[in-house]
Amino acid sequence: MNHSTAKQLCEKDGGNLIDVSTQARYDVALKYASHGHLFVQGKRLAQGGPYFNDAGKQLDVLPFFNWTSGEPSNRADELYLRLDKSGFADNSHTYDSFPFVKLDSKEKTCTVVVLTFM
Ligand SMILES: [Ca+2]
Repeated sequence: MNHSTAKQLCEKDGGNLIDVSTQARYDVALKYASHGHLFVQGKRLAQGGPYFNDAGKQLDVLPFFNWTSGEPSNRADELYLRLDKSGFADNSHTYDSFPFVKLDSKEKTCTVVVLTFM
């Protein structure tokens, strides 16, 4: 399971990966990220470029946005956003098996999907 597959799984169920473009949603996501890495909405189109959520809002300019130590590493394949307990990280598409938070289509129900390494 990678970032794209996690996103598709959420959408198949009529929801979305958690969107961290508001302080309130960021706080929810951070609660779960405190246990490790978390897939969140966020993709960049090119190496080292800005990150956007699914609605096209730029994420890395938000007042609460902070990179975790050593990030972004800006490798060519790190086009996806990940939230760790100490901040965001750019992440490879193929880096897999992180948990994610799925919000239903009305963004009222929050489901944490925890994946295990196989
Ligand atoms: Ca990185």
